[in-house]
Amino acid sequence: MSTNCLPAHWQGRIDQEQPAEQTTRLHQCIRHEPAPGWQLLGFACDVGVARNQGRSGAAAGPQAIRHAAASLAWPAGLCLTDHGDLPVEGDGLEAAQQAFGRRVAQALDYGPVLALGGGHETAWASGQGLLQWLKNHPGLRLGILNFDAHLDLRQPQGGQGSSGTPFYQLLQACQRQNQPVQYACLGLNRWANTALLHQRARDRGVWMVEDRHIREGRLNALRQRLRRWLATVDVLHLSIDLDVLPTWEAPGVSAPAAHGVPLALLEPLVQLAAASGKLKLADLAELNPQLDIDHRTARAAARLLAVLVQAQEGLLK
Ligand SMILES: [Mn+2]
Repeated sequence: MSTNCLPAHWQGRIDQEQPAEQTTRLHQCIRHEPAPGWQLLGFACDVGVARNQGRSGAAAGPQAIRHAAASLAWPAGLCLTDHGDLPVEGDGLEAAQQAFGRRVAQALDYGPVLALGGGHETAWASGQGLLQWLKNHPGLRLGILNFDAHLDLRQPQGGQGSSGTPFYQLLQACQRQNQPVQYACLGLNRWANTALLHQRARDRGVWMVEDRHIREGRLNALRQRLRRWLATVDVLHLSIDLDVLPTWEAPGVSAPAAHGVPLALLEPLVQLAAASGKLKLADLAELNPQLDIDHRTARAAARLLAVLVQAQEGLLK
């Protein structure tokens, strides 16, 4: 398997009005050489989705997110480094996840990493990179905050992981390297996770909030609860599976959500987590452009990208 990343293509609208620094869009703020600040890496992979009996197509996710995000109005001077996409050849998921993890670990020396998926097997790829980085920064408590309709705590079968196993794999890896970790899954669909998976989550002290319990009237209480959870960790891995959004906002995913957590409620929670000062790694996973309608899912992903980056930079109130 090649460990070279394919270059990323960014193009978008360029405004001709003056002053130019007030007409900046994201595609004009992308660098391709390492420099301090946010680091983007694409995991162009849907092998895990296929293994999980889902609908393939998320390998094209990273480029679709870039395309949707390219013309976002963007603060001049807030530059991001894009390392391109790591392609996955054949069924070589495990090797690709390790290679991606090595890339993420290197990039983390420059700043927080945004991993563009790919299926949710992206989280085990990017998360391995953060675990590697944590080996060199001992004593830090890791928090994994997953916005997802699914716990993704399945056990790999026959040594084969999938888009349904990343957080099981991460929790096991933390145990192996004595890494303190807390896992939270917000937005899960009670009926899309078996009793066994709920039990496994309870056994591991996972903080779970169902989609139907994330409502406007409960948002302030939930924000308080999330602040308390964030206070118990030092380094945050924020993972967003776009299938946490309702199907009318995110039709372009393998498993669309009938209920879900609407963007209007998801955004303030993502913003709060990203503004914690602890965010080191974020994933945007499961965009399948083949199934999208009018780029709805890609546009939601682009907004979440903007919220993540700008909240982490302290630019969102
Ligand atoms: Mn997931």
